[in-house]
This record gives sequence, structure tokens and C-alpha cells, in this order.
Amino acid sequence: MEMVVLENEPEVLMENISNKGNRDTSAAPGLKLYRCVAVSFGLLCIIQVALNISLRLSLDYEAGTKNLTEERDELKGKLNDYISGNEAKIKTLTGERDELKRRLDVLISGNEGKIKTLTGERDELKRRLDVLISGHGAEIKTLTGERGELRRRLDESQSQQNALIRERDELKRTLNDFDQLFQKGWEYFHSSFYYISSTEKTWQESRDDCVSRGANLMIIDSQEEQDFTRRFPKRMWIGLTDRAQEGTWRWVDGTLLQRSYWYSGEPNDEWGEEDCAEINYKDVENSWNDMPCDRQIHWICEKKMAP
Ligand SMILES: [Ca+2]
Ligand SMILES: [Ca+2]
Ligand SMILES: [Ca+2]
Repeated sequence: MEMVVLENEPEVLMENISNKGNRDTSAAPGLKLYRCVAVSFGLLCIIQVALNISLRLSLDYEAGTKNLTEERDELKGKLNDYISGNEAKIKTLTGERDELKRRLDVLISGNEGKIKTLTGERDELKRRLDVLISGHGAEIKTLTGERGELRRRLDESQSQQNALIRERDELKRTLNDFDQLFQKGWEYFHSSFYYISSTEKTWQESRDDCVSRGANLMIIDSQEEQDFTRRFPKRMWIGLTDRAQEGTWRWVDGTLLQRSYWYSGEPNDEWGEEDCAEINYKDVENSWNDMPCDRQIHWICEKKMAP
């Protein structure tokens, strides 16, 4: 319809132009017609180009729209697929979760029962253990006491044994000493050994000899010892002297003379200096005499042994 209208327009236009030409100029009718035809053809060409452009644009628009629609639909389909896929997945996962939850509940309830049982068993064991421990505690206490007593007795026995060993060793030594002394001609009497010399020396030399034998000159401190000296028919030095202070008789161990056995009239300090004592008068109980210390006679040593 538009084209029809447009096709009629050149005639109107030409008429208008013709009219205008008539007003502007006074040219020939043939030229006017030619102009009209040319103008009309030009307009027709312009209109045709415009129509072609419009048609092209229309076709492009339709194609673009179609493409966009298709793309949209495709995307929509994909989106739906994606959603439906995810929904299925979520559904599956939800199902699996519910199943797991159910199994977990079952498991928990099963474990609760088990835990309850185990707790009961544990408590029972603990109770029995306590009983056992307390029972053993008493037993241990008793055993500890017995062990302590046994240890004490063992220690006692050990110390007794040690004492016996010491005693045995001491006896062995004593026995050995006895044997040695007997072999060297010593006499044993009342817990002492006595050595009676076969040679003669001064009082000091005699004393030194006794010391060299592990003894000293005899100290007479009992009636029995005094009687013992009478067995040997010799003049013998004994360990008594007043050299340090005249008239004050001391034994060689430093003790003062208490009980004495001087012969009648002795000590007389005869010759001005008689400061050493000897056994002289063997035929009587009181047999002592003071005599100058440098005289040489026999001597008697005494070695006290453990009683
Ligand atoms: Ca003595
Ligand atoms: Ca004297
Ligand atoms: Ca005298």
C-alpha cells in the first residue's frame, strides 16, 4: 500500500514541479516533461534503496531475535537441566544423609547400651579391685611386718655371725700366739705368759728385752702370781723400781705399788742406791729385795693375754 501511494506521488510531485516551473520560468513543455521523468526516476531509485535497507534491517532484526531466542531457550534448558540435575543430586544426598543419620542413631543407641553395660562391668571390677586391694593391703601389712622382723633377725644373726667370725679370728690369733710362745719356752699362768731368761742382764737391759718380746718385766698384782714366782729357783728382776723418787715404788706400767712381798728388812736401799726389785728369797713367800739396778741377774717377763 505504501508503495502504491509512493508510485502515485511522482505524478503529484511532477505536477507540483511543473506548476512551480511555470511560475519560475517560461521553458518549453518537452523539457519540462524530461525533467519530470528524470526527477521521478531519481526519486524511485532513492525509494528503492530505502526499501532495500529497510527490508535488510528487518530481516537482520528477525534473524538476530531468532538467534537470541534460541540461545535463551538453550540456556534456559541447560539451566533447567542443571537445576534438575542438582535437585536429583541433592535428593540423593539428602537420602544418603538421612540413611546415615538413621544408622548413626542406631549405632549411638547400640553404643549407649554397650557403654552402659561396660560402665556397669567397670564399676563391678573397680569394686572387686578395691576389695582385693584392701585384702592385699592387710596381707601386705602383715608381710611387711614379718619381713621387717625377718630382716631384723637376719641383721642380728649377721652381726652375731660377724662377732663369731671376729671371735674365731681372735681365738686363732691367740692360739697362734700361744703356740708361738710355748715353742719359745714361755710359761702360761692365770691369763699371762711368763718368760724366764736363761742369761743375766741389768734391770734396764732386762726390761728392754721384755719389751722386744712384746711384753714387760713382771708386775705382781696377786697372791697367786707371787706364789707362781717361787717355782723358779733364780734371782730375777721384776718390773718394780723407785728410781724416779726414792721410796716410792712403782710398777713399770706406772701404777703405785699396793700389795708388796718384801723380805724382812727390805727394801733397805743398801749401798746407797738400791732402786730395782728382784725375786730373791724363793724359799719364803715374801721374797723381794731391792738391789742396785746395774747388777746382772736373770729376769722374768710377763705378757698379759686376754682372759
Ligand atoms: Ca702380773
Ligand atoms: Ca731405793
Ligand atoms: Ca735391799
